[in-house]
Amino acid sequence: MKKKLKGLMIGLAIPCLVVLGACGSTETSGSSETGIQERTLRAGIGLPKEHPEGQGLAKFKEIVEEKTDGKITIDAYYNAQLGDDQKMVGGLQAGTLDITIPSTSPMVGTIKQFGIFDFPFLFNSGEEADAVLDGPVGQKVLDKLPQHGLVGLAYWENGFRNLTNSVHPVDSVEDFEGLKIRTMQNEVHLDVFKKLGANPTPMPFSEVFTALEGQTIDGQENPLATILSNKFYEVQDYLSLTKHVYTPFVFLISKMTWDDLSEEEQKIIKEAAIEAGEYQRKANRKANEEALEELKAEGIKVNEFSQKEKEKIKELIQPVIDKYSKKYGEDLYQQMNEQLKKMRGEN
Ligand code: TK8
Repeated sequence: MKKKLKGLMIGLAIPCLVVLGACGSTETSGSSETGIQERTLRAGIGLPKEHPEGQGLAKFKEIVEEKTDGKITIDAYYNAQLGDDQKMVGGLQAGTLDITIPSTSPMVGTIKQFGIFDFPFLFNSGEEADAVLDGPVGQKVLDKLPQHGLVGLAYWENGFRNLTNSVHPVDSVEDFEGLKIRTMQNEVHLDVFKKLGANPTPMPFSEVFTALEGQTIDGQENPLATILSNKFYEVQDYLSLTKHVYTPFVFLISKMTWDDLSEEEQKIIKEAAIEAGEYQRKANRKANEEALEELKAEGIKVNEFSQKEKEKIKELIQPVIDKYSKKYGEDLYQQMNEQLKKMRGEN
């Protein structure tokens, strides 16, 4: 950066911080020959520190601070302390927050293409999801982000979702009838649960525990590690291993912050997001496996959900998939399916 310009920016930053409280969330001061400035980046997520998403964020912080000799520090906020996924994404767009790692699902209102990952029973395994997300299809969706003030650096994993409720065990399609189920703020999820005869209520994540406790809703669905870390077992009696849909997390940085970074800084941040993501996916898969026993020990009654019932669901919801694959981009959807078929040796 030119000396003069930098001086001007520092000159502007001081009154901003003092008089207005804050001009943006990136505090910069000085720079070095290596092209790395001292800055603090603020990162917020919706889940607790102990959840694999929190562990991944801690790993990201560790890598960045190490690679920049502590010049770039990461201030991490957990548990939706800075708001839920949609709110934090808004913070990135407004330049009041630097980094967040939301589920892709509540973002479909802004970036509709994320919706192609919301179709039930799309991925058979975490590895299939990795291949699609880390491949050309995942990248094409990330390419849509900069026009919305966001830069997507990597996909992490929230995982396969399972249903909990406080009314009765759900082991057949019929059991969904009339259940008030909280969904993410996502039109595919909403329509899917409607098709199953349930009564879906979209709501931000941090409101779910209280809504379950107060019984304004009967159930919710999330990966096992989340059901455990957020203690939903305290207010839910039944867990069905539906694994009905996979949810990715996407590692986002505000475009304003990104554009302010030097190339060297961008490289470090991007590589750290990817490396921490690999760590996070592994930790997540382990946590989801181990969570089942812990949930049982907490007293939640667990039942399987048979392949036969899953097939019935697939058939029932096909019109929803037809509708939204058109809306989100038939080409992208086809490209994804071709990749999956190839991986499965189906063509
Ligand atoms: C946390 C959310 C959560 C998601 C949901 O910020 O909303 O149910 O599964 O993990 O992203």
